[in-house]
Amino acid sequence: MKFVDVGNARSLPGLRLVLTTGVPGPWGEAAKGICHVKRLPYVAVRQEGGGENAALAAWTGQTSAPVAVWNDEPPRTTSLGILFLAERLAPDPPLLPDDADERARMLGYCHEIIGEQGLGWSRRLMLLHPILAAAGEHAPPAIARMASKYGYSAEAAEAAPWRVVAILRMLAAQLDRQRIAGRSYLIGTRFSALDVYWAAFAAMIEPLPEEQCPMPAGLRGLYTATGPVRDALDPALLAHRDFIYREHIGLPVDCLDER
Ligand SMILES: N[C@@H](CCC(=O)N[C@@H](CS)C(=O)NCC(=O)O)C(=O)O
Repeated sequence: MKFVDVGNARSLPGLRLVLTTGVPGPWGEAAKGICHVKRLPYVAVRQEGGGENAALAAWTGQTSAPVAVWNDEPPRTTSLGILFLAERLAPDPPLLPDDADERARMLGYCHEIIGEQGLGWSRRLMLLHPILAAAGEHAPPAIARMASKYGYSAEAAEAAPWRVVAILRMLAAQLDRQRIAGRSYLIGTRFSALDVYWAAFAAMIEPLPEEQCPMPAGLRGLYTATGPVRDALDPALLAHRDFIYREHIGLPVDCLDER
């Protein structure tokens, strides 16, 4: 896909979506998926994963992706901030349940996938751990930056697989309750952002095949879970991921930078 630099994006009107280039980062892929299903056009803006991203810091007050910026409104730097902005800009189709109780439960599940100490956060600690354990203070700057931004400690990394296992089991149980109730989605009776988040974050357990999601081979190896985490991935959750990409988000995933 085509990206523009922060310097060129800042003065543009409309929706700008800052994304890590070259990798299917699940937070970014979910933000792209939300825009896709809502048919919200945006300009993709380059963020360098683990990079200094000084121009992004000057624009948005932080260095991570994704970020959504609408006209001259404050940047939305959290996934839920991006979701609620998208809901406002393109209410149809709605990606949150109308029922308050369902919505509260849905947002709780979303946090377990996208939020601090959630599935993506914990998988990231697992990926950083062997590199930091081997290199210590001599770790590459990109790894050191991510370790300090995203709560790395050896203790947190060692606890992380069990958090992922528990979240995968919880999601499998929820999907099964929905199946028994004759429902096709993770919450309520219709497609929601929870389905998008699950589909995107499943990449950090088992990435989509290369023809559906080209990515650097090293990253594919890192993302592919083994051991108890892989064992905790219910085949029904993987089938749900495939269904959501096929029916709603679309394939192939396009994240490579066409410079
Ligand atoms: N706060 C963000 C998540 C931010 C985040 O974890 N971003 C990662 C996604 S892989 C990132 O930018 N990593 C590369 C970096 O920090 O340079 C949200 O709620 O969406």
